[in-house]
This record gives sequence, C-alpha cells and structure tokens, in this order.
Amino acid sequence: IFGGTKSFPGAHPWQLSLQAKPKGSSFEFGHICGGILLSSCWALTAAHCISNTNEFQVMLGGVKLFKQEEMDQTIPVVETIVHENYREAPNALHNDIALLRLQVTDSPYCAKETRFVRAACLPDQSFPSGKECVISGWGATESQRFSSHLLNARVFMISDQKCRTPEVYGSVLDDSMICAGILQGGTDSCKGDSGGPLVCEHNGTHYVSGVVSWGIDCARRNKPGVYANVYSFLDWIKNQMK
Ligand code: 4AZ
Repeated sequence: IFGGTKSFPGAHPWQLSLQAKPKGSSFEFGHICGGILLSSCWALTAAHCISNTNEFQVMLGGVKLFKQEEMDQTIPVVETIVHENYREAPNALHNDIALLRLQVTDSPYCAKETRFVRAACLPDQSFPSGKECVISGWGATESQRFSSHLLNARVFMISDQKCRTPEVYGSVLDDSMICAGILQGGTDSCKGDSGGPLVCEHNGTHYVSGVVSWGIDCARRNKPGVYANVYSFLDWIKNQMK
C-alpha cells in the first residue's frame, strides 16, 4: 500500500494473508498475496496469486506478518477455484478472481468469528464513482518491497468512463474490472497487496467491492489501481460456494 497508515488489530477483520510453499517442500509458508474472508470456510483472492505447484494456507486476524499473535488463525487451504475465464493479456488481467476453500477445523467451522476475524459481505450494488472506500494489505510501500505491518488507505471509486479514457487505461479494461484510487497519484495498492480487499461501507455494513488485481506501477498519476469487479462475479461466486 502506497500512501497508507498502519491498521489497528480488528480494523479489517476480513483481510487475510495468503501464504504459499512449493508442494511437498520443507520450506516455510511465505506471504504471496492478500485475500478476503467471505464466510467461515470461503475466501476470495486474485487468480494470478494461484499456481498448481504450490500449497496454500491463510493467516487471519493478525496485523503482523512475521510475529505469531494471540489473535491469529492459520488455516490450510483445501481447494483453490480459479475463474475459468481468467486470462493474462499483454496489458491487463481479465477475470482475475479465485475462491479459496478452507479446512474445517471445528466442524462446521473453518475460521472462527472473533473481534479480529469476520467475513465481509458480498455487494448487492456496484458503488458509484466518487464513493470513498478502503484498501489494505502487506504489499509494497514507497520504501519497501513489502510491509511487515498491515497497512490501509482511503481511495475513491473511479467511473469506467473516466478509467477507459486514453490518458488513463484506454480500451484494455472490461466489465470484470473496476478502477479505484486517487488520480493525482500517491495512494494505491501495489505488488503483494494483490488478492486483497477494496471494501466500501454502506449503512454500517462493509461490502467487498473489488479484489486487488493490477495497474501500471503503483500510485502514479492517472494510473489508479485496477480491481476485479466483485459485483460482476456474484453469480459465479455464489455458484462455486454452493
Ligand atoms: C502487482 O504487480 C500490482 N497499483 C498490484 C496492484 C497494482 C499494481 C501492480 C495496483 O501485483
């Protein structure tokens, strides 16, 4: 996160760290991406975070990557479901969304709801341009390749009309993508935040509007973050979770 501030424990209880290691290896799990808890046993992330050669776990509840804390819940991922139309195009990532199914720990629960761990809601609307929302993650900052403390920043939803102008991203955008950020630059998600939340509050409820996906560099003028448009994937998400 560029232009962010440190998050307080419990401020983004749906945020998870997606951690990977090569299958069968004796390496430790390492943070590769963010993710978003949708229910006790399901989470969202970006398709580009998933590779068949890795095994995955999620860390929920904590704000520090390298220090086990009381509030942490670390849970194995038993299934990854990558969108069947995910495509890495030369200048964009299409349908960059995936679901994680977590291991049942205390039947029927996987993650347990606490002050520090709670699901975000799926949106029943797409949020209007100008709406202030929040991004969070352990990804790159102005001065480091990643942040050991969870960071967050306020960003604004940007209309498709604006984001598809030639000065911004032009016609590479499709309806699976939405833009959010600050067009003057300085505040943005970045590498390592991928898969994590763009969350908007409405009437006291927090909705996942987007999943951190891509952008040209980070926090550059007229190059806002591009997010998987969760509203456009509602049917896909609900079908997979059945
Ligand atoms: C990346 O490389 C990446 N500014 C993620 C997010 C953004 C740019 C790049 C958005 O994973």
